[in-house]
Amino acid sequence: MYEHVSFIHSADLHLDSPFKGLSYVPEAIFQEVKESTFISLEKLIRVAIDKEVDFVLMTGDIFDNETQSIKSLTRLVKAFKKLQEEDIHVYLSYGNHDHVNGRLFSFDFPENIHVFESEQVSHFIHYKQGQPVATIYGFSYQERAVLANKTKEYKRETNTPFHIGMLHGSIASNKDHDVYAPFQISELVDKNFDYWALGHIHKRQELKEKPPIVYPGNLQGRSKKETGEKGCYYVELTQSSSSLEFIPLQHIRFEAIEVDASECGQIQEVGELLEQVVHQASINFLKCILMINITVNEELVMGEPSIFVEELRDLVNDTDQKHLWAIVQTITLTKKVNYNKDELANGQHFIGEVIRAFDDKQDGKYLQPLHIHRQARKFLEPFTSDERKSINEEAEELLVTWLLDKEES
Ligand SMILES: [Mn+2]
Repeated sequence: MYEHVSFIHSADLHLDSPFKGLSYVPEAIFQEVKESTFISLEKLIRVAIDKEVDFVLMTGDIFDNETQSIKSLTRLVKAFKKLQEEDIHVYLSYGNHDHVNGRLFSFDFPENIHVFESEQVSHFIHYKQGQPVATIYGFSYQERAVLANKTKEYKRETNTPFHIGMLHGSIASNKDHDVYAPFQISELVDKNFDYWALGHIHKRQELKEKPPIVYPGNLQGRSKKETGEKGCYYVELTQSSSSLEFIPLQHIRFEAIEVDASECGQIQEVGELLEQVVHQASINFLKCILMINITVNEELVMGEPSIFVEELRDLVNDTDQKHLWAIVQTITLTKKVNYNKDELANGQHFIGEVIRAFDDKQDGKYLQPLHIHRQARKFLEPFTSDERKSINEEAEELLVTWLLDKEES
């Protein structure tokens, strides 16, 4: 009996995403951005082949749109054929974005691709050299929404060494996304499976270690909300252990950057600083789309800030970029308000009250909730008095600046 299985866990490929909000960028770059979901797919296939995995899981939202562009279908089949040549199988389910009844045409995949067509949970058995090694469970969305809790349909149906559940959905309490196929972590744990390959949430998350319950996130960020590295998991399971390795696959990276330009006395210094920041980003992140927030001294900007930020954006986007590139999508501005703390602290108004309260709390008492927080306390070392002081100062500055700004507007 096989005691070991290895696979790639991916989800939310969103092939052929249109990247609508980016159409203003130079045409050549926009074409590359539009190509990025396909490039990530190619990288995924490369990783599967290089790692010689037993199979690949794709948990829903393979296509960005239920009507599946011909381009995305053609590229996907091409990718699947490469896996077929290496005898790597794929287990695939559809999600809310590519639900089955939205199709405009019918199609078949190569024989190494196993699709969960039904909305009822069913299973496939994966064989390795003729031996059954893993049972893989899953279902596909027939319509855009699956509102039912599907967990009761997952049951161990075979005696294979490994059992893996694929589920495109979200934790019942999740407030940030459409809650489809809601589940509780405890419900998944109770199934006694070896791995839960989730999809739907685009932010990578390991919800549990034993057994692993994992969102790999999407392969390629699609908007400024999806920053950082994006990719898949390479997973190895044995009867007694699991190892997970995140592998970044994004072709283009979205990043949010904070720039402190409060020391700049002249606008051209801000421009220069921004050029440096963007250049550095192109080195750190290679191809990237940036959202930049600049903090400037309030005296620096007199007119309408929107003109100012647009000009800055044009300045950095026009910079000649050879092999590396970084495009700035948005620039926002935070004005640093200068204030005389002592004067304010003596005032009989709310801001004065706030500053006095901060001065009273130099002992860091207000940090107490962090140290008794169930999750945070596992990771936090006690703060030194210097750290407490600087946290205190930063918090005070943030709050007072914000209050002064409100007062003005
Ligand atoms: Mn998705």
